[in-house]
Amino acid sequence: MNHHLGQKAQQKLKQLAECSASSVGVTRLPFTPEHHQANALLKGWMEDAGLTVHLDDAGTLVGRYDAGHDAPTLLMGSHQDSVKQGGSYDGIMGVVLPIIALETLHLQGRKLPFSVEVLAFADEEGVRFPTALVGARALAGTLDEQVLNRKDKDGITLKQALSDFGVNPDNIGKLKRDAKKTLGFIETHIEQGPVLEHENTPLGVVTAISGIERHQLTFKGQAAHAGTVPMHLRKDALTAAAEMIQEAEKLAIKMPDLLATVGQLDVTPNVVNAIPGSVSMSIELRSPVDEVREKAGEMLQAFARETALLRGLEYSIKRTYSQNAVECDHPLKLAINRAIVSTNSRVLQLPSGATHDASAMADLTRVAMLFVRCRKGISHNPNEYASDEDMELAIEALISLLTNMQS
Ligand code: HGY
Ligand code: MN
Ligand code: MN
Repeated sequence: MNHHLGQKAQQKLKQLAECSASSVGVTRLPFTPEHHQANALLKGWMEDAGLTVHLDDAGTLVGRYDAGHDAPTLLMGSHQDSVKQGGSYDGIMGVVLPIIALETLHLQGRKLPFSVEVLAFADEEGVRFPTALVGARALAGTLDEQVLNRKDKDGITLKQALSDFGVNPDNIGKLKRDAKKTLGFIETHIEQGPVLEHENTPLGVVTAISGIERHQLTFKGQAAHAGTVPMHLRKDALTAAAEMIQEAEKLAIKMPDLLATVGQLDVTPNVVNAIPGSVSMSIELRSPVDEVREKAGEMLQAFARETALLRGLEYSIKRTYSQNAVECDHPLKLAINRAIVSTNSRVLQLPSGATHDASAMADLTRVAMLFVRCRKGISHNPNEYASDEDMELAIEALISLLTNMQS
C-alpha cells in the first residue's frame, strides 16, 4: 500500500521544522519570524486545498472551506508553536493532516454539507508568555484580556507582540464564535506518550484531557561564603527547594491520578562557593480529576509555608495558571472510532495527560481528539517522530470522518 499522503505530510512537516530559531530540534515561539515563516507555508497549502485563508486578531491562521447556505462549521486544527528545542510534530501535525485531508477531497471535487475550518493556533504551549491557549480561548470567549499585559523574558507584552505580528489585539474580544453555528472541534495530535506504541496501535480516541495547574515558588535566604558559615547558621534557599521537590514527588506517588513536575529551577548566585541566597522554581500538577489536583496544590502551598518557617526563610508561592480537565464528546468519539475502524486499524481509547487547544475549545463547543502513535512516546524533544504509515492512516480516518459526519 502506498503512503503518498503520509509521505506528503512528512515532507510538509520537515519544511515546517526548518521554521525554527534553533538548529537542535524545533523552537518556534508565537509571534516570531519563525511563526511568520510557518504561516506562509501553511497559507499556501491551505489555498492549494481550496480554503480561503485569513489571520485572526489572536494570531490564529484560519483556512476555511465554506459549504454556503449558512451551514454550521466543523473546527479542526491545533497549535503551530513548539516548546524550546522541541519536536516536529507536536501541534503542527494537527494542522497539516486536516489540510491534506481537505485537499484530497478538494481534488476529488467532493462537497461537504457543512463548512470546515482548519485553525493554526499561535500560542498553546505558553512558553514565551506566562499564559497559554490564547487563540483557542479567544474563539471560546474565555480569554482574560489581562493576559495581554503579560511579558516575555525581554519585557515585550503579549499585546505588543500581537501588534508587531500585524494583528489588532484590541479586537481580540470580538473573536468569540457562535456555538450554535459550530459542529464541534476535532484535534489531531501525537499521543506524546508510549501507550499506543506499547499496544501496537497506530491511532487512538481520546477519552478525556487532564487538567493542569502551575505554581511559581520563591525561597529567599542568605547568600554567604560556602566555607565559613556552619550548617546550623545557614539560610540556604536551595536545600529548602530540594525538600519541596521531594515533597511534590512523594505526593504524586502517593495520590492516584496525580502527576507533579518541577521543570524550572533558577538558583542565585548559582556559583560553586556560595550558599544559594534565593531560588525560584515552577511546580506543575496534572490530573484528570480536578479535585485531586486542587487538593495537591493546597497541600504543597502549605508545605512551602512550613518549610520557609522552619528554615527562617522568606518565601512566596502563587498559582499562576490552571485549566480544568475536559471530557471528550461521546458522539464525536464514536465518529472518530468509526473513522479509524474504516481504515482497518485497531482502535484504542485513552486519556490525554498532555493538555491541548481542545482543553480550551471545550468552553465553546463539544470536542474530541484523534491520537497518532509517536515513537517511544517521545515528545517535547528533537527525537519526536510519527511515521508516514501512521500519518497516512490518520489522514484516511479524517477523510472518512469528514465524508460521514452529519451536519
Ligand atoms: O503542556 C502540555 O501539556 C502541552 O504540551 N502544552
Ligand atoms: Mn506541547
Ligand atoms: Mn501540543
